[in-house]
Amino acid sequence: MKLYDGGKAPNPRRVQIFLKEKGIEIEREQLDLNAREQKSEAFSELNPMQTVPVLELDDGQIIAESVAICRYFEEVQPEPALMGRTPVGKAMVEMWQRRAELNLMMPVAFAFRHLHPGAKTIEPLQIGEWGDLNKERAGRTMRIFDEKLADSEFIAGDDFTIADITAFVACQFMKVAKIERPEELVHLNRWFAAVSERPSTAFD
Ligand SMILES: N[C@@H](CCC(=O)N[C@@H](CS)C(=O)NCC(=O)O)C(=O)O
Repeated sequence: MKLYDGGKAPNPRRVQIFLKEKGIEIEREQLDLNAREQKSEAFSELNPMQTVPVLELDDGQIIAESVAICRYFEEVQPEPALMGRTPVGKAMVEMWQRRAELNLMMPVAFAFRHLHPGAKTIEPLQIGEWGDLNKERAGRTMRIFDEKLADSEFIAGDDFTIADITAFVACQFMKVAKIERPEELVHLNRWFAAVSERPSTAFD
């Protein structure tokens, strides 16, 4: 089994943290995204979306998409549960994970890709207004998450889950995307500090 990885890039980070929380170690091959290794013919055959992470199973089957890779590991090693335990719990984790991905991580990624000069290699046509709009969207989601975190230790409830991983990676990536985490969002900031202390979230 081999993970095609992408260093500090946000989506590979999600899988890296998930695996560390599970205590799973597997072979990894790092792709240099700035050198556009994800666009190579060989890699495109593995994942036509030309993105990392990608998991290659021992029988040659390929699983792309961070959450699909996490789902695979959750099924083969259920403990510690990172995707919920009960029907309602699983649905809650999925709801918050999707919100974290679609309403925080994606806007942060778009802001980065369309506003940061260093992102020109991966986003040759940068549209500043689209970047600005996505900054605002990320701000709105942070406020919603702050309200949620006023009532629970973690984003989907009392347990640390994949929703925290996605939201944390998105918040961390905001630094690169030059998006502030407002000081007045005390619950979000409390949560961010706590998740930063988890060994799984330290950079390799
Ligand atoms: N939906 C995919 C997104 C993967 C993705 O966008 N990966 C980025 C790194 S964070 C990538 O490979 N970018 C290369 C490119 O855009 O050329 C997932 O969840 O894995």
